[in-house]
Amino acid sequence: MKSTLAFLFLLFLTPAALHAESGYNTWLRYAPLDNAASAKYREAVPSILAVFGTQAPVQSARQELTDGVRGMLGRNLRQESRLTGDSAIVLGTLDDLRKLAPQLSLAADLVPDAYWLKTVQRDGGTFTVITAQNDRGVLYGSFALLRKIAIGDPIINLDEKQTPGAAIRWVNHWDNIDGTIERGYGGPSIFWENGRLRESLDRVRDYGRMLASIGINGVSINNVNANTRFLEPELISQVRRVADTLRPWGVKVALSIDFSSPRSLGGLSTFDPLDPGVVAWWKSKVDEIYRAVPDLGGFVLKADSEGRLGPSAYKRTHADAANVIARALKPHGGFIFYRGFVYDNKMDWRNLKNDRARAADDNFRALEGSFDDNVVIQIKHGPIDFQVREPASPLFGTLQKTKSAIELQITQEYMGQARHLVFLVPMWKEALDFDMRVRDRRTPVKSLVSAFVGVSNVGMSESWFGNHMSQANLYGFGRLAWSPDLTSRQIVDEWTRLTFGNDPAAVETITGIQLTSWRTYENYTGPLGLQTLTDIVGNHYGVAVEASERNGWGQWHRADEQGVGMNRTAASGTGFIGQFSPGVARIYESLETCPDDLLLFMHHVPYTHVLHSGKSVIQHIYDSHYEGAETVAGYVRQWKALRGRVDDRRYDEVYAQLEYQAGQSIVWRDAVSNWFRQTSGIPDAQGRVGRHPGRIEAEAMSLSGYVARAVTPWEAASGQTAVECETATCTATLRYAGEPGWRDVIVQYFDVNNGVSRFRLWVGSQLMSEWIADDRVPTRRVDSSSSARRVIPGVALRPGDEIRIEGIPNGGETAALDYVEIAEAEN
Ligand code: GCW
Repeated sequence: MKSTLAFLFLLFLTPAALHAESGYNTWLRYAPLDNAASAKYREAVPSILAVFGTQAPVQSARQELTDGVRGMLGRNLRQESRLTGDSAIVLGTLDDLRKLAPQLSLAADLVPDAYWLKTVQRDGGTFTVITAQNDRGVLYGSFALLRKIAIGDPIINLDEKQTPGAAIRWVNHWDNIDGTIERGYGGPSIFWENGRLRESLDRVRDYGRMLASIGINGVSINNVNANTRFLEPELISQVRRVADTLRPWGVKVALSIDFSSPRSLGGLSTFDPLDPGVVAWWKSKVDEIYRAVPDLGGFVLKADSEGRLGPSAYKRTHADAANVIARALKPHGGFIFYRGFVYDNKMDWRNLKNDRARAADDNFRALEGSFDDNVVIQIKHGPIDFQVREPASPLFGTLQKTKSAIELQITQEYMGQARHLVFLVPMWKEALDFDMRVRDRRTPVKSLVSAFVGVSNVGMSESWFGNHMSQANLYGFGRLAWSPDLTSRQIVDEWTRLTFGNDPAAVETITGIQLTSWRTYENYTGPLGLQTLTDIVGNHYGVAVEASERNGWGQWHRADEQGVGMNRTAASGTGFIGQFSPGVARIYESLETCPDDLLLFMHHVPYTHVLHSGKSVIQHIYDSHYEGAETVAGYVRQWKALRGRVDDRRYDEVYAQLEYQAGQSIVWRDAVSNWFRQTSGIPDAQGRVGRHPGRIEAEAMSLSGYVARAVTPWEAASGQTAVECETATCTATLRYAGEPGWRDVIVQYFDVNNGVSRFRLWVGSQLMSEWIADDRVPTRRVDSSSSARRVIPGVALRPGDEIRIEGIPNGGETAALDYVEIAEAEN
């Protein structure tokens, strides 16, 4: 008995971080603090929580503080609705506190949502006041106080006013009514299922809490490729349930709409925005929605883009389209977010003057000043489409009289789809801090936008994103929208402490990996402004260097035998650079001053062109790919050192994810390097490209049942070829010819999503490893997206050993193999 108690006691003392965690609680875990920290805060946190006001967000704040203090400090706050003279945490809007707790003499000038944390000493009591101009701000202040406790910031003698960087801080969801999510990587929709709202909205409630904790005050809940059904009465009543669920968290609901609705849903013969019947239809539809959801945030509209209908059908302008809806929303205080993502996806690629990057500015420049004041032009941060590196969109600088929002993509569409760890805040900061030089004065993008919108796409997966580390992107988006001046390091440091605890080694490693991850991903995907060299006409995931060429989508990089890059100069190219103010255009226009990172976005140059770094373009392409893959291998090693410092479950899951990424980074490295090596004809000065000591191509092994097949695109497989099993069981065998010693045996195989093949690896008669290919990668094809890696560490090999892989296909999957690599054992 005694020993059981001692054991339980020990268990209780173990830092919470070591218990298995699913990731569901994200940065809101309120895990017990270690002894030193909790002693400090137990002293500073009074025993009373005095709450003034019954508004739902204030009540959410009360509950949050109660839960947070209980979780982190093991103390149950006493709840009061008045001041007793004893020290207390005091919660309420400024108006309520002035009326109901006048003895605190609070006075401040606060904008909506801003909060004030203020320590007041009165009559021997210490009052930690959390107040704001509105109830939502009180909630934000409460989260801020809890955050301070969790990360070890002082909470005594507070006098901190925090004002949001923009009044509108929204996320957009690309969720479809059937429960799928366009570009969602964290499972099905938390909102929709089989054509209607989910029965249980528990997740939605918990999501509202997450959003509130980072200051997000609006969410659009359906895909911008909008289904008109969302404006039907039946759906409107479901939207009302979502709004009721999110309201206590101060989060407004918004809807994406289809511009042709007056015709497709309303039965009118037209959706011409200037037609009086259409004007009346929008007005009455909007009135109907606001009767159900009086605080609806408004609408998001994707028109005349990627096949969506828009005002061009009637030769009307985007302003005509936006304003007709804006006027219907105006009496209700709603906004229309009109997307600037308008371009022609059937452009003639042969015309060297055509340029998708120009589209946003070309479409909206002439309309500057003709939008109503509740229209916000929602502009993707770069001129193309969330690529790994783009300049800031020139449209931010063009629109002065029109409100604009910056659209950032939290979901990692072109950024590894939550299978690769990529922390996006450093990239977003480059866009936000970019100086547009409007009227030749310092004008960072963040000073030009009045709203922040993040494409969020969390789903039903336990960790919301399908990857623990990707949570940092939503966290970072919210924190940046609130305080665009925070540094990436500050943001990721906060996030790491909240999510994984304050262990210094864990904090250092995780922040280090996160902060370098964008550059790393860029290095092994598309450096120098090439954009993500992925399959742009398919899943946007694996590598396919030429996928962006010779089609109308306009993501061209124009690599050929002589050179690479898009000539976007004003002098001889597409003129895109001329859309920037002269101060910016001058920098990009000249090869002398154009930064290396964007060189190939702005210029077409020969492969031998020498960068500012002193390297040639081609050598940089090779080097960065090798460096990128090396860095990911390093992440795996660094992560291994955290065993025991991070709870086992998340440790294992992140480890598996990084291992996978390490394998994929090699697939990318080899594919891009080989493609450029073949196209340019210029060898790698370091002799690595095309030379893989220890690699044995599957097609060169002795095959039984396996058949060699060419892979498309050719760079997606080592040696351009894979072997596929066309009978019930196949084998591929090789004889080890190297030195005796400990080796890691790496099997590169293909794991498509329509079958679960089995593999076994034997050395002689000894079964060394057995695995199944059951991943759900976004492809049924044997290509770079399905390329996967099995590492069998620490195998004692002798010359002459026979290594045999047995593959058993299943469903549409052919147990395909790419190569085996035998390397010095790493451990
Ligand atoms: O990035 C592209 C995506 C589309 C998306 C579109 C958009 C919702 O590939 O899936 O459609 O952008 O932003 O509208």
